[in-house]
Amino acid sequence: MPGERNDPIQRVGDWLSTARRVAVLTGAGVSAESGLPTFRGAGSGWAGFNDASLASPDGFTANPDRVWQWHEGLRARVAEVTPNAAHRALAELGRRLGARGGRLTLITQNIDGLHQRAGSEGVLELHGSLLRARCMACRQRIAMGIDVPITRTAPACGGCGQPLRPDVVWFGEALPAETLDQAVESAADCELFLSVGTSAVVYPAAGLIDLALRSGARTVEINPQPTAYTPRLAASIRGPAGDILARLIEPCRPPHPA
Ligand code: BV8
Ligand code: ZN
Repeated sequence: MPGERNDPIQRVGDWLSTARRVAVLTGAGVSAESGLPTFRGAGSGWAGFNDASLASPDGFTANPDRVWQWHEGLRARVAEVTPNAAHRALAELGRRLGARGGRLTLITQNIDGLHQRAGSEGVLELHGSLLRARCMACRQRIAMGIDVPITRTAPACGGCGQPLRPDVVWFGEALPAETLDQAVESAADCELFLSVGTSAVVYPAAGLIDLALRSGARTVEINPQPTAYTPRLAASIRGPAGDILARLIEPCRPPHPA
């Protein structure tokens, strides 16, 4: 495009400094710099999450304590880490967009709650959260924040006595309908869509990238590796999310008070 700068970081930074409706989809790569493993590719380490006996309703019904303990092990790891520069940059971007009458919709596949701990608000958790538990019988939910001690047995529901399960979405389970609807609406309506730290292979989350493309949004990915979407994007920035996002939001920095 005439007048657009060649360097992708400068180009996307320019787009970010003028956009009003921005949607961001994050994946495990955004939490990698906090020390949490990703699911696939280099550094992956969520061994077992693919194991249906550990991450499925049937697996939970057959052995609730075993499934509960595996997820409590993940929650214990989350409690030991802190948000990184990527989480902080996205929280800051939300504040700056809001300050100029714009809106950031932050959509995450992550279940670690690190976006919220960095200060992001209204985070759409497509795959639920390790920091909540819910009852499959009566749908009651309880908080399981990082301050809640790790337990070895699935706690009983206060409403009906059934064992509570982690409030995460396992493969083959529907995503939370209202959360997904809000994510779809923002992907369809945004001017700029950033896909950050995701291999974009899990659906329907990855389908949001298709939706943004079809809706005419400038669609960008930030990832040290290419993905299946790379050839279709307006920009694909190779690098770690923490460094790249901090540089991207620079042009959005509010003017220094006179
Ligand atoms: C559903 C919670 C229907 C669990 C997770 C065939 C084709 C297409 C789809 C399907 C299919 N067969 C089945 C399906 C559907 C299935 C699916 O998509 N399967 C895929 C794998 C083929 N999807 C589902 O089952 C979903 N449900 O479809 O339900 C339905 C409808 C109505 C009624 C009933 C049913 C449910 C999907 C949710 C599954 N849950 N996790 C738990 O943890 O216990 S998925 C898991 O993958 C995590 O949530 C994770 O977030 C998600 C996506 O992974 P990523 O976040 O992208 O992580 P990954 O490791 O893959 O990539 C990390 C990236 O970061 C890499 O690219 C790396 O290069 C990059 N990176 C590394 N370091 C950095 C970095 N980037 C930036 N900076 C860095 N420093
Ligand atoms: Zn119950």
